[in-house]
Amino acid sequence: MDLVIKNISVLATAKGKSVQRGIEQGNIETRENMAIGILDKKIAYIGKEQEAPIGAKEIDAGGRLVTPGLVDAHTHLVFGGYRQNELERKLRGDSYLDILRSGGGILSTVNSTRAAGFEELQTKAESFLDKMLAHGTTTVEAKSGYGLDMETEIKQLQVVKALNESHKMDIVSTFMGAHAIPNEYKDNPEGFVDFIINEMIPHVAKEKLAKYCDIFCETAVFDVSQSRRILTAAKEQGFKVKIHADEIDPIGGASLAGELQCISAEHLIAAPDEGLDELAKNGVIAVLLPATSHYLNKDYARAKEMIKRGIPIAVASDFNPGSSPNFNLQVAMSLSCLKYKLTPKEALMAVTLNGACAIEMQETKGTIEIGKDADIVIWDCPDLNFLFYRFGNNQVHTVIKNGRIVL
Ligand code: IZC
Ligand code: ZN
Repeated sequence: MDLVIKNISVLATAKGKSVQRGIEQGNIETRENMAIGILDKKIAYIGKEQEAPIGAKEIDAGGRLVTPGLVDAHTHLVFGGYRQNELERKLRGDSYLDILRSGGGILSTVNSTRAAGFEELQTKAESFLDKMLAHGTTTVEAKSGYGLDMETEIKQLQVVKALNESHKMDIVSTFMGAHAIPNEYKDNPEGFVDFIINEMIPHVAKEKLAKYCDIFCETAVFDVSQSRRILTAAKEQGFKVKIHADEIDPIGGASLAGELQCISAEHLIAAPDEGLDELAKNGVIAVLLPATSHYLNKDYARAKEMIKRGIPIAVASDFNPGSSPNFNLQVAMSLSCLKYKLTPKEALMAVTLNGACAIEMQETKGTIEIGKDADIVIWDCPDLNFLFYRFGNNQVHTVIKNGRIVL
């Protein structure tokens, strides 16, 4: 073995390569006094400490908890600028959509991202990836959507492509040109929808710059019929589709996610029962973003109701410069436990195997099993409950990414 991890107090992991729903959401196996062996970047041995093979290098986990590396299935990783100058407006009571309608919010980040050079965006995103790894995230999804023009959307997607090649992190790319209506199309939103369908989607498809296409289906952004047109066109061009659905207002996004058989529907804070029925019926994964509920002072998605209805749940950070300026997935994990009332096992599933399924990385990520990639976190915790009981500090002890100790 290249590397052997010994003296693991508890090894907590899901099993297999399929999404877990209903009571399976809590299907995390916990085994005590374990060792893990890694060969050629893959997991090659899992078993009792006493029978562990010899490793060229060995590490002592010191009686700590070990889990799979975290999968953050929803981030807006690449952006110019920040939005700290909107904080006081927010504190005075202006809502997220008020700020967007007045030309701020996403549109402010669009201005900063258009103005930023390729290398500037790359260096900034690279440092976020370093920090995410240091907080236990080993696979991440990244959306475009701060260009809203051809040149800048492509620039963002090229940054993701370059980082996926150069950085240790595994990154899955999503095209989200339909993130807001840019000022140029303020009086002609249908013209922007046409531009996305006729120009942007074909170009991104031809250049193979994204696996998914996503849209912000929301009041004052894209309505259900515009969302249907865009996502249908994306499917025809070979993309799988995702949708920011019923985050703020229940306008029918969850139902549309079911109708279009999206791989996942994001947020769902305001999703009504009929929307949940459609998600359940069509096997759509709910990607829930509790740090955003916290930051926008909103309600929390009805996670337990979703589990009851058989909807698989993933939890992600929604890292972005507006509604969730935080890349630490542990914050979302803690909130998913305390606010959604997920058990530690259900929450761990949401950020490992189900997160991997939401970005179709489950063949190689999301569990600690023989043959899967060696993405592993040793936590400064004696057991799984401890990880969810503490909050506010980085609880990572060691991160192993593709078989190499990175922290
Ligand atoms: O920059 O505000 N919700 N898109 C939809 C976001 C949040 C990101 C942002
Ligand atoms: Zn988002």
